[in-house]
Amino acid sequence: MKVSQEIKQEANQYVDEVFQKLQVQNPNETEFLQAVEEFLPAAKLFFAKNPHLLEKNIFGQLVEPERLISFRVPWVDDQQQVQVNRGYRVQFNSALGPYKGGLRFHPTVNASVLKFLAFEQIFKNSLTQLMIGGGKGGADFDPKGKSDGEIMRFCQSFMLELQRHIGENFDVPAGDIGVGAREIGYLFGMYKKLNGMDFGVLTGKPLLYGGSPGRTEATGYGLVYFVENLLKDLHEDFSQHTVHVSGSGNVAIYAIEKALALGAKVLTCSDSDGVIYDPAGIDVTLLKEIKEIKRQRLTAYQKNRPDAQYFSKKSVWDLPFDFTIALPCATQNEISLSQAQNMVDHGLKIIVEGANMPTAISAVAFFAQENIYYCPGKAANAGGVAVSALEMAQDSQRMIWNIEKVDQELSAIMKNIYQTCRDTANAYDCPNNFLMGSNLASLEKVAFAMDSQGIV
Ligand code: NDP
Ligand code: 2IT
Repeated sequence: MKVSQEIKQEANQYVDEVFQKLQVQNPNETEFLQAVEEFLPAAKLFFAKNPHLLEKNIFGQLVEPERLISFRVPWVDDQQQVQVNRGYRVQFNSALGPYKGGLRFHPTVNASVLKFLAFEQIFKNSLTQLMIGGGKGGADFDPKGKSDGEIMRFCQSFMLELQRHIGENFDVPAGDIGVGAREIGYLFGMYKKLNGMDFGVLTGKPLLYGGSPGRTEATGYGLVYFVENLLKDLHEDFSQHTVHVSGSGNVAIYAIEKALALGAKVLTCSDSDGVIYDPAGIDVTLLKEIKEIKRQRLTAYQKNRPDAQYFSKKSVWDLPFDFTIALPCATQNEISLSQAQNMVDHGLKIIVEGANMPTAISAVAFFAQENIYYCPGKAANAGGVAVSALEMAQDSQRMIWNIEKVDQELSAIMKNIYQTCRDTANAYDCPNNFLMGSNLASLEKVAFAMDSQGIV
């Protein structure tokens, strides 16, 4: 359909007005406003093509969370001191299914960070083609340096309140930064004590009771499957590429493992204290032992691999070494414009996001200008939540699938997401623009679902 200039202008003005109102209402929510701002160009194209939705104010409805819950989390530390943290759950959009999304425990957590994450989650979940809406939660609790007993007591207190807001058909949390299988286990234990054995109320559970094979690996593996699909289109494979990864948590570890298995050279990983550059390739078995079993800092890696270099207080994206593929897997806004320039100066061709919104808006624009393949997290890191939805399916069936089946499903889902983003970008006349492709493909589903459910 050819869109008239007049309708284009009307759509542009409408989307700008919704955003201006959002800025006035939420002046301090910089991360949330950033996530919405990245969405505006796609929203303008979408509403120009679907002007009948303008009068329904779908975008105005979409940028307001259905519900934002905030609560007190008191707990007793090992010195018998009473500590208080702030817990949250953002139930952003349920047009496509129960709210679904992780819990983050990190001192930087606040309403803005969780609203950005929940907003992104709506569209990520839409891309999986599974029946899940968007949510996110967490607390400004810092798990670093806490004893196992402190972690357990914090999780129990957090769930004492959260339990009244979640349910397997209503809202299903999982892990994110600072929340892995250990925390999910403690959270599940308290939920079960209060409500009985509802397996499907949390995902990322240990395999012993309702967890899915492959969920631990799913985000990192899925990320690499996404890249593999892109490389196929470019008639290339991983053996031709040098990969730099940031982070050394759940997503980074399994991205490194799968990229190595597919023949890539993977030379870096990081934590918030510094960077490891290992010219012989990251030893992922050692990395897992340090991070997953011993819960140590990355300085321990260098002690075991004297040829590896450790750069204290540096980011992977500041390093002066050449590479072609970047997989940022740590946190939001970890790549600034100057770091993006450094990356391109050192040979970057492809950046695919494992973390949520790791690239500043100015850096995204720079990558576009330099014709770098840029693939946003909402498409590329959707493998984690996709396998979470497969875990929900297994829990309702009271069945456990084997790892081969889960991995096949994951691989098919990532291929479909890749192709959908690529083809949607082409259909809207912006070839190779995976940000446009992913925003438009996901928005189409969510907006049409909201419209058909009426104004609620
Ligand atoms: P983890 O807690 O397992 O690991 C996080 C890693 O990132 C750690 O190495 C951590 O270092 C580093 N990091 C965190 N915050 C910062 C910071 N402010 N500055 C520098 N480094 C930092 O989390 P995940 O691996 O699960 O999550 C990583 C990213 O992937 C997040 O953006 C998350 O939202 C996203 N994601 C996660 C999914 C999942 O299934 N887990 C699914 C999809 C996306 P340190 O230990 O020093 O803090
Ligand atoms: O950002 C994410 O997609 C996650 N943290 C995973 C969410 C989930 O429900 O598995």
